[in-house]
Amino acid sequence: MNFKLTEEHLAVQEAAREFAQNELLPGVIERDNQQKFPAEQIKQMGELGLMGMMVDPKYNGGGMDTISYVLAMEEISKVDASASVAMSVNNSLVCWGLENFGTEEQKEKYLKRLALGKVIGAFCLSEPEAGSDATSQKTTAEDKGDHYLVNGTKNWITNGNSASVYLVIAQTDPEKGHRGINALIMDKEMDGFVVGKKEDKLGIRGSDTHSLMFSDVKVPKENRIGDDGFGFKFAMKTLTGGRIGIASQALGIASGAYELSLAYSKERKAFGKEISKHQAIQFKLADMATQIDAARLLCLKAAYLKDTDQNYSKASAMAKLYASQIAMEVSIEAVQIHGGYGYVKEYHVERLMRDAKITQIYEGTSEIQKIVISRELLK
Ligand code: COS
Repeated sequence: MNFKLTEEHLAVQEAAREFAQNELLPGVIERDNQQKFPAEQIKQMGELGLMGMMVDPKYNGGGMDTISYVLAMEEISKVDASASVAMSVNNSLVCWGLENFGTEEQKEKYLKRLALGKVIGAFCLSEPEAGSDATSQKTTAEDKGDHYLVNGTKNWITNGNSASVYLVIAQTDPEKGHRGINALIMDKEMDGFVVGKKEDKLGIRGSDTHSLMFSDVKVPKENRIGDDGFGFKFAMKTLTGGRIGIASQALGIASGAYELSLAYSKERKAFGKEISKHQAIQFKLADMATQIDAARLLCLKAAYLKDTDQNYSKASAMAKLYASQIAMEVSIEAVQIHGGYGYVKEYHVERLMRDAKITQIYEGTSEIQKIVISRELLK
């Protein structure tokens, strides 16, 4: 077993860290306040190769492994979890899904632009009445011969308005249950495609989350991903990898909060000495660092299993379950260490605490991760 990162891994980590510190940190508080999507920064991330990291270079990707992706996600998320969720969805749901299950034509037409970050993608599974219970899709994709006619509503769609390409999960044949579901590629310009209201969220306020409405949208058959009825499995397979991205986001939120707390504890004085010299604070730092290390190892293990073509379903669920839990715990302790300063926006930790919560909800709640893990254990 080798815990040493390669030169390439260290270079990716360093590049992502520098970008986050230089380009994302200035303005992150304002973007959070104003609910402003980091459009300019996402463009730069595309130029740096962060939007299609794992895609084969022949489709304009970075050709990197999942370990590099985890390292970069951690660094970006330390500073701006709104930018990192756009990065995560584009990389591990949209690009990965298209590269692994799309046709050559779909890869030429969509993946090549998505991998460069010239356009970004969205993954549309959740509905007003189907979040965890993902087989209960109410959005319909009626088979009309050479096209599907799509009607319905999707909710809480990350990159909802900023995306140009949407992977939409919809029910074609309700009698077949989950085997009657299809995954379709939609362009925002298609007639009948309407971007609905923007959500006013607790955290990741810079990310743009919308509902989407489809009214008789004609989607050509060549835009279906995989065989007829493959849509649900497509969603499950992409989410299995997506969870490594969100686990790494949670890890980054935790390590960002911890690093700020460590630095603050060496500056702030109470009772005549730096608070880092008080055991109450030292014990908090020790717990935070231990939790972060454990979460990082789970993320890297899931990435390693994926990179070596082994089953990573349980590992990615464990990584997401644990990293999201400790992101909450660590960020709450970070606010506590900062005291009154932690409760105001200027010191970043209150934002990280708000951002942490969503990692226990999206791409499968903690309860769903426990279903996935226990099913694997009991197989
Ligand atoms: N990879 C490949 N196939 C999978 C899979 C995976 N990780 N998980 C399930 N499947 C397949 C099953 O093998 C089954 O296919 P067959 O009937 O051909 O064997 C099919 O999908 C249905 O699976 P299952 O019967 O287990 O479905 P359930 O309704 O019991 O749901 C869970 C399974 C709960 C795991 C699933 O609905 C889920 O992950 N829900 C959460 C969805 C989510 O993350 N929502 C957030 C939206 S994205 S922000």
